[in-house]
Amino acid sequence: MALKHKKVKKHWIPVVAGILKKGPQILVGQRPEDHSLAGQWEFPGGKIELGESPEVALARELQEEIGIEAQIGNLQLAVTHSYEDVGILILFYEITYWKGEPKPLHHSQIEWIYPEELKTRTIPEANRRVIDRLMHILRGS
Ligand code: DGT
Repeated sequence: MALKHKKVKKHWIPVVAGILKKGPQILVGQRPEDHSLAGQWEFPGGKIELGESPEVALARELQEEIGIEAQIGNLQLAVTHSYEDVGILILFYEITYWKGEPKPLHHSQIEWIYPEELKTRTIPEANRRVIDRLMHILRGS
């Protein structure tokens, strides 16, 4: 009897990420060892939990990950990307105002960098695909 291949339906994970700017520099964090995409440089943020709005989710993630109380600004970019078994939708928001100094509570390190440096760092494929659009946003004031 032939084995029936059950088709596993891929699902979507909604993710929010924050773009913090200090003058011409932006904040990125290196993903910790025990997580997927370990070592890659990303914008702080994470998955939206059930029942949360994107803004509430991002404020929570920024508090948990870098210890700041952030005011969530405008939506800058929405990106979809398919990994092998899952699709992600990332909403990038600008963060113009926050209280507290960002600390690496979750990442192995955080760094203020010039946007150009993103081109030479390992970043998630989802971000690499839209690097030109991201650079445009990151360079804008
Ligand atoms: P995971 O992925 O199961 O190890 O769980 P977490 O908690 O490390 O993942 P989390 O909450 O950071 O979810 C964000 C997902 O979106 C993760 O699969 C990585 C992906 N991603 C792609 N680009 C970015 C980015 O710029 N920032 C963040 N925060 N995540 C990104």
